[in-house]
Amino acid sequence: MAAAICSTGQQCLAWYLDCDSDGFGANSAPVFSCSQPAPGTCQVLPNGDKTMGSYISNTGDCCDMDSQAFPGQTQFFSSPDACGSYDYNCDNQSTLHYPAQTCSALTCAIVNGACVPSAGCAGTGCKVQNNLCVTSANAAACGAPINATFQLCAFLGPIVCQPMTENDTVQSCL
Ligand SMILES: [Ca+2]
Repeated sequence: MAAAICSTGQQCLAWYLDCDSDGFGANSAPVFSCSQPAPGTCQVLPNGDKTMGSYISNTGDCCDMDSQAFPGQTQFFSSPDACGSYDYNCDNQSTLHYPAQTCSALTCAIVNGACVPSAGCAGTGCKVQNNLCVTSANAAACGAPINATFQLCAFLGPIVCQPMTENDTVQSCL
């Protein structure tokens, strides 16, 4: 689209349609105008009704039909976005929540009456989270069933605190 003619001293700006109202406009087809244009058409429904979106100066949305997909998203998802992608944070890649990693064995100790991780869970990408050590053995594809094994510290009987394992069922991505 050709740039609009603005009066002297006014700056022509690029405006991007934000159809999912997540504060990030679609990357393509900016409208050039000196001031914010009126809302634009996002979709024409079979009955002729239209869904509208605001023109904003912010861009970078890789899926402007899904408000959960935007630059900076930090949540992982186990099903694809409305565009069929798992790239929810718009960095052009699908990052696995549970990569293929093996972490060192967790050791546990009783601290203030709780059975908690005391050492171990070391290795690239390994982390203790809510008393769990992520130790995914197999890197499953986004949304695929997964046999991610977590090590956690738990009581086995009243005084025996030891590492145990727990599984997650679906790979999630971002
Ligand atoms: Ca991504």
